Amino acid sequence: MIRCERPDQARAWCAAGRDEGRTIGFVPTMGALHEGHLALVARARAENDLVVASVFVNPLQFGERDDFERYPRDFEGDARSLASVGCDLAFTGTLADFFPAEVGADGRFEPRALRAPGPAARGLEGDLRPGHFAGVATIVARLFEIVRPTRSYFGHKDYQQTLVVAELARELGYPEVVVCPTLRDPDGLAMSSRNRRLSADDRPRALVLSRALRAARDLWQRGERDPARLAERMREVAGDRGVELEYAALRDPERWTPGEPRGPLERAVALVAARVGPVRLIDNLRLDGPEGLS
Ligand code: PAJ
Repeated sequence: MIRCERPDQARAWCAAGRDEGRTIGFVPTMGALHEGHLALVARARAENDLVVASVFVNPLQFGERDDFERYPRDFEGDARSLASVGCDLAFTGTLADFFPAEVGADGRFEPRALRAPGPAARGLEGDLRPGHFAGVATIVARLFEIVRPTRSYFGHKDYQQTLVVAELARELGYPEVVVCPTLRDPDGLAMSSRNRRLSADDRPRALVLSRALRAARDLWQRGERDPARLAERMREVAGDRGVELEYAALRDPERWTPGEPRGPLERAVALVAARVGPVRLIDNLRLDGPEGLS
């Protein structure tokens, strides 16, 4: 596997691959990789001639209350993991490398250069993390421009992000966005780089997220279609000491609205966010879909 410390080197390598007529599968990440990330790379490997991954903890998508400084970083370990699943090229860089024209001499990103995300950024994560999706859209657009992938792979785990990215890709006219299932630990906890920061006491508490989603799915399977009652059930299950629930909500996955839809749902994705100790976790589950959580 080729490792590039500078995005420009990656840009040149990808351009050469494209000139030879090869398809490129791309997996953007912030590193501290786990099996969930590697499953995206494996899927990209199966569907493309070349596989490229980026590892960059993007400061633009972190707010003041967020954990940018404490976000785990391990490029060496990440590069080894990526190589083990057949990645061809992994690249990283600094904020100034990615945005030479937008970052000033003082190291600050010019706020006017932030990209406005589409309507899917409204509600839930968009409300609780102001500016988050602008930061995501800005880096993802730049990464797409560097790699010019045929397909790009994202996890269902960050459900609203997949919608924001799909809107971005529609606007740009490329790439195809492939959404892959959430990988979980055997006890149901969705894999996340942030799980590394859970204490031994907090780790079992974090299970309330997947438990709440499972409870909503059980109710759905018994015929409940009222979003308020499904959300209420999730709040009951997630009401645990040591867990600060930020939201438990329902959305129609095909008609995203900033607020909860009214009236009975035809399709549903249940979404939760909670602070467990010092860590903010999110998870979601399609209630009607094929993605299972046992
Ligand atoms: P990061 O949190 O590192 O996630 C990179 C990709 O891995 C995202 O598409 C995310 O949804 C996916 N992922 C994370 N946990 C997963 C799991 N348990 N199962 C399956 N996929 C999982 O998301 C970001 O980085 C950033 O916002 C990024 C898109 C790289 C822009 O900076």
